[in-house]
Amino acid sequence: MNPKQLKTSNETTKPNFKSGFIAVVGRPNVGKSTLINELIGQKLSITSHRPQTTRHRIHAIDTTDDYQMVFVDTPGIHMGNSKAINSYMNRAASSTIADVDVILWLTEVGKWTKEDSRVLEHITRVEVPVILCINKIDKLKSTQEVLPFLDKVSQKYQPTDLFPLSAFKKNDTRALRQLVLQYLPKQTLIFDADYITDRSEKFIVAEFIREKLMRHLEDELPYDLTVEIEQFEQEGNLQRISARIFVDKASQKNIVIGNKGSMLKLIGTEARKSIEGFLDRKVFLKLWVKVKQGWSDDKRALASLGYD
Ligand SMILES: Nc1nc2c(ncn2[C@@H]2O[C@H](COP(=O)(O)OP(=O)(O)OP(=O)(O)O)[C@@H](O)[C@H]2O)c(=O)[nH]1
Ligand SMILES: [Mg+2]
Repeated sequence: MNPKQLKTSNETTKPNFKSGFIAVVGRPNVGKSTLINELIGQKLSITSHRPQTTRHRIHAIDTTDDYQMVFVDTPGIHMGNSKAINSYMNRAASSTIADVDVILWLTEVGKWTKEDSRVLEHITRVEVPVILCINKIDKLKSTQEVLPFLDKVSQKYQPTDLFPLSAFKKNDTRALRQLVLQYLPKQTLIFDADYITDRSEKFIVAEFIREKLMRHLEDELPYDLTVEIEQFEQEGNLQRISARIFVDKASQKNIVIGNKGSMLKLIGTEARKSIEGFLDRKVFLKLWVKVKQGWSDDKRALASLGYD
């Protein structure tokens, strides 16, 4: 979907109100989803220490009396993997770049890779302002240490702004928000003021479960699993959720379930807590594991699992 074709709100706003779409792009694992959650002050997009955590484009919307910022989180642009799911993810990211008001391009201080160069190829084709963010500077002993990396990236590309930051530092995210605001057009709301995302509750819930799987399971597994919500029913202040975890092989099913079901139990408990925080109601969560061989390289299976 073209982000600019989304519904326009009829609510009235101040005369100088600004709004717009801000794409957050970069290679996997640089901190895009972490930064977006911090910018909007709410956890919407899942994060983990593994690359290729985000698989779908997702809008995270921050509305105040003065502006509405629609951040578009994207999968990390990556190389070296050619399954159907990888091309789906790369397409979701690169197509977003074409149609937004501002681009936040994230890199990680001290770590320029071939995948960053791939992102650069996409970025050079656009004409909107590009803020090149150098993330994770909290890892440096002194902020001076950012200078050689700043030099290196400046030789490759001259962005509209170069912005070193740590996604975890409130002062940094506040300053970045002010910078983004300068580039947004004066216009009214794009979404109703109370919207926080374009995605359904069901989608976010499936993602929260996938996040716990990614964080707890062995190295090679997370790429081969996905989550589908089968039941999502509200009874008063209780949400009944049943979700199926699809894995690629029978051996992976055993890993997800763990010894006497211990892993699935841990994942279920952690996921339930974060879902309760998001939905603001009590949750009854049931998880199942099913083998669906080859799903991540099968276009039809991908579409049936929501990768369309
Ligand atoms: N030290 C440090 N770690 C960070 C910072 N921002 C993000 N991280 C960590 O970097 C890892 C990756 O973060 P994500 O937000 O999932 O990265 P991403 O770019 O969305 O990754 P993909 O969705 O895989 O493309 C996580 O372990 C984060 O906690 C930061 O400013 N400093
Ligand atoms: Mg992400």
